[in-house]
Formats: sequence, C-alpha cells, structure tokens
Amino acid sequence: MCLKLLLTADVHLGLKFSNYPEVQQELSEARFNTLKNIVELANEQKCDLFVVAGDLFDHQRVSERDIVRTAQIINEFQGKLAVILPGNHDFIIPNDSRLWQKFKSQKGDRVLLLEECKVYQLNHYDLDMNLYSAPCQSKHSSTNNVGWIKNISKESAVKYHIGIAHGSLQDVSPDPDKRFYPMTKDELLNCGLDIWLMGHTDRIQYPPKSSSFDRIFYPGTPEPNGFDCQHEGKVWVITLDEEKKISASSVVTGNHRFIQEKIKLTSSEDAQALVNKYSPEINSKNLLKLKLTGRIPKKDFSTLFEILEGLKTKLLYVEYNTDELRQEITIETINKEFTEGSFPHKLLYHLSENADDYETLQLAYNLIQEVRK
Ligand SMILES: [Mn+2]
Repeated sequence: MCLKLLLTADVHLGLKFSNYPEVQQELSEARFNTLKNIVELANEQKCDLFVVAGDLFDHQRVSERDIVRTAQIINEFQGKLAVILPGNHDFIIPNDSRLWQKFKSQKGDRVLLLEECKVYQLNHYDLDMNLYSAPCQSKHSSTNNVGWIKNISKESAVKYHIGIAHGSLQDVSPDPDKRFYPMTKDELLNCGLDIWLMGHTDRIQYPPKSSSFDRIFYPGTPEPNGFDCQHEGKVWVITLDEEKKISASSVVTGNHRFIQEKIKLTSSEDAQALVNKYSPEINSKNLLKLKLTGRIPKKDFSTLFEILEGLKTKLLYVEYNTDELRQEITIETINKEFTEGSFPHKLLYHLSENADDYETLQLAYNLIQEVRK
C-alpha cells in the first residue's frame, strides 16, 4: 500500500480585504472557490488523505454561514480521511472554541479535527499510519508544540509516521521575534517521522524544488491573499510509496495574482512599453501595484496617465504611485519657462548641454523653482 495525500494550509477563509473595497467581495469568495477546487483536485488525483495544516480560517469570529460552507466543501472529499489542524489564526482552546464547535457539528464522518497534541491512530479509517499532531492554542507562542514527539516510541506495527504542525521554520519563514511557534529543521528531522506536513508560511512554497530527500513540506497559500504574496497559489500532492520514498508535485491552484513592481521610466517610449509589459497579465483576475520612478518629458505625462487608467479597466485592480516620477527638463522646457538671456536660462541651457550630468541640471532647476516661489 502506498499513501497519497494533498497538503494545503493558510487558506484564511473569512479574510475581508477591507483595503480593496471595490473588489473585496470577489477576493473573499475566491478563497471558498479555491478550497472547493482543491477538494475536487484531491478527488481527481484519488488522494487517500486531505490535509489542512492550519489556518483554514483567518480568525476566530468567522460567521456561522462561512463555517457551515467550509464544512460542506470539505465533506465532499471522497478519499479515506480529511484532517484539519488548528493553526495560529484559527487556534483551538479545547471545549471553548465557538469556531471549532460549530465546525465539528457540521463536519462529515470522514473529517477529523486534530484538537490535541497527541498521536492519532488512523487504522480505523483504513489508513496504515499514525499522525503526530501539533495544533496551536493561541495566536502567538515563543515555543513550539513538537517537543513531545521525539521521545515517543514509533510503533513498528504501523507503516507511516507523519507529523503535522503549524508555525515558522528557521531560515524559511520570516519570524524575527520568534512569536509563531518557531521550529528548526533539525528539531523536526530528529523526531524520527517519515514526513512533516506544515503550515504557516503562506507567501512561499517549501521546498522551492522538491527532491526525494525532502521531509518537510509547506504548501504556501492556495489562493494569494495580498501584494506580499507573489506566487500563484499552490498545494502539494505527495505520494509515499511502499518503501516510504516521497515524491511531491506542486500544483497551481490560485485564481487571482497580486503583481507588485517598481519601474524606472527614462523616456516616453518606456511609458508606452508598460502596455506591452502588462499585456500578458491582462486578466480580470489580476491585481497590479506599480511604483514609477525616473523621468519623462512633461508632454508625456498625460499619455502615461491614459495608459495607467486604461490598465484599470482591464485588470481587476490597479494601484499606481508616481510620487517619485519626475518631469524631464528639456531645451523646450527651459525656453518655455525662462526668458532667453536671463541668468536661469543661461545656466540651465549650459547644464543641459552636458547630457551625462542630468542630476546637476535637475538640482539647479529645482533650486531656481524654489527661489521663484
Ligand atoms: Mn499561521
């Protein structure tokens, strides 16, 4: 018997996207659709196990309606078992968690909530495996929940020994203040398990390229949730064969993409080139945040704004910042703004003849503008 599973985490259902009022409804809904697609993917792939390694929900106060919807979606999994681990956003206080009580009342017979730090024996579900579970009990913790696993005996009668935890991994997930159940690779690998199914780092998938030596897997969020998430939204589909050899494939599952860029413009052609640059991204599901720097002639500003406003109609959301974009000072500018023969005109004209020293020209122009005020 081999074991096939789908690993997801950090779905963050219930995120409201209040910074994007025009599109918040669409972005919130997308997360439910993506969960549905992932369950379908697991069914198509004939996975035995469907795993959510924490932060299925974004917060404790998710509405009843959304909890019910979530349970209904997961109940559609047709494999042997779906396991759900509470993460640091959707942490669990046993017997005192409105969120998880409600979820439990709605979940199907082959959905298991991993409420405790303990070994879950899954032979009852026709799975030859033990699951070593490390759920979160609060939003923050400076210590992790995997310490107990190392010294526990790994029953040899059971084939697969699988760890599931939520929190940061040293050198992989940013956690400078060590507030998110910090773990190290050595600590996990020394537990004597066949594989670790992890959640928490939504912005990246880990390992970046999997090899047969990898034992620790973070899926990343399946649906991008902001401009700090630059990947497409992914899950892992993982097989452990008879000899416990692991093969993992990364599957893209996201619908929306958040694209963030800083672009330096040096001519009016660069402004035109923006259209070509973003035409592959022209998609009503994509969001773009653009910071423009550099300089272009004054006459090209209106074209640039037309282009940027045009992008707004083609992508789901476009935000641009031109605070650091300057107007290029040309001979025409100098002739137009200063009387020929005057000191400023002479000075700027002279400086403009040296194309290599644009900064001095810009500085002189700014100073003269200041004095004129
Ligand atoms: Mn988390």
